[in-house]
Amino acid sequence: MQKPILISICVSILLILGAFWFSSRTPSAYNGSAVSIVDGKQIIDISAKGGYSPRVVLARAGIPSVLRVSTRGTFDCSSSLVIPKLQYQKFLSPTGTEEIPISPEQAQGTMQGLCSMGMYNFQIRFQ
Ligand SMILES: [Cu+2]
Repeated sequence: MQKPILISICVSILLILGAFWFSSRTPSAYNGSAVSIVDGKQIIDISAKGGYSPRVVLARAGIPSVLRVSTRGTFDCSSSLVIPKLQYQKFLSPTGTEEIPISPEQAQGTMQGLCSMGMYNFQIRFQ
């Protein structure tokens, strides 16, 4: 076999193994500290870097809320945030905090956030 072919096979195997390793890491789910209520307003904190954390957030339904997504040196696609239920789509800056208002009417059921490729996701379960 020719050398360039061997190298490209090695690289692709490494990429596949890397992808498996990334997806098998157990992300922190059900993080209670992600939700706080300040002056009757619910604040939901999600951090975006190599995916979203926590992956599942339990929040209170039907109260005015703010989804606060923070990035910190986030150069992967989790900075490209999509929240279908809110018809929200934005490229977040690599480092910063984005505040996304959620009305009491929107704070119902399960809200999903995704990276634009659909590779990473998180869920807010309003209950
Ligand atoms: Cu992605």
